[in-house]
Amino acid sequence: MANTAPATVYILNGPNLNLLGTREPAIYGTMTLADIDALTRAHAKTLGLSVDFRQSNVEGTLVDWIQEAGTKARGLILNGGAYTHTSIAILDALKATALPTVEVHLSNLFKREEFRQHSFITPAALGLICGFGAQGYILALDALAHHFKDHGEGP
Ligand code: CA2
Repeated sequence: MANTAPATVYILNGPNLNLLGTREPAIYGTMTLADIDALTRAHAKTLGLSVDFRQSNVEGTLVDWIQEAGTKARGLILNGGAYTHTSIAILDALKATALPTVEVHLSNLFKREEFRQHSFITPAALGLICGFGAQGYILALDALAHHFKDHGEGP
């Protein structure tokens, strides 16, 4: 029987992003991660996609979820938090799954400390969106939807 369920995009969030909306609003905005979950879920629906939105402070859990996405999702949006700048394990998982991936950061990494200006994720991603706050996740969903259409996989 044909699978008529909407294609799923995993949206994975790394360490400390559970604190969004509680501190540092000047850098990360006022929305909570639950707000961003709801926002992306609603937007995905308009694109004929569904979203599986998760956050972990544990590097290995993120690796497990990336591997899981390889079998269950059509695409991946990843805000790796600080692991972006340190994690070869996450890079290896992304390369192994080879899923279309968009890297997202709330803040503009290139206006910040030098150590935030290197990402282990970008070489394995279709592209990088940073500096647009929560809107970056919406832009990433649009980018994936376009990518799926361009590759004959539309929703
Ligand atoms: O800009 C982003 O989205 C980051 O991925 C956020 C990470 C940071 O390490 C990356 O360099 C850029 C940090 C997330 C911490 O989030 C907090 C939110 C509220 C209060 C404290 C931390």
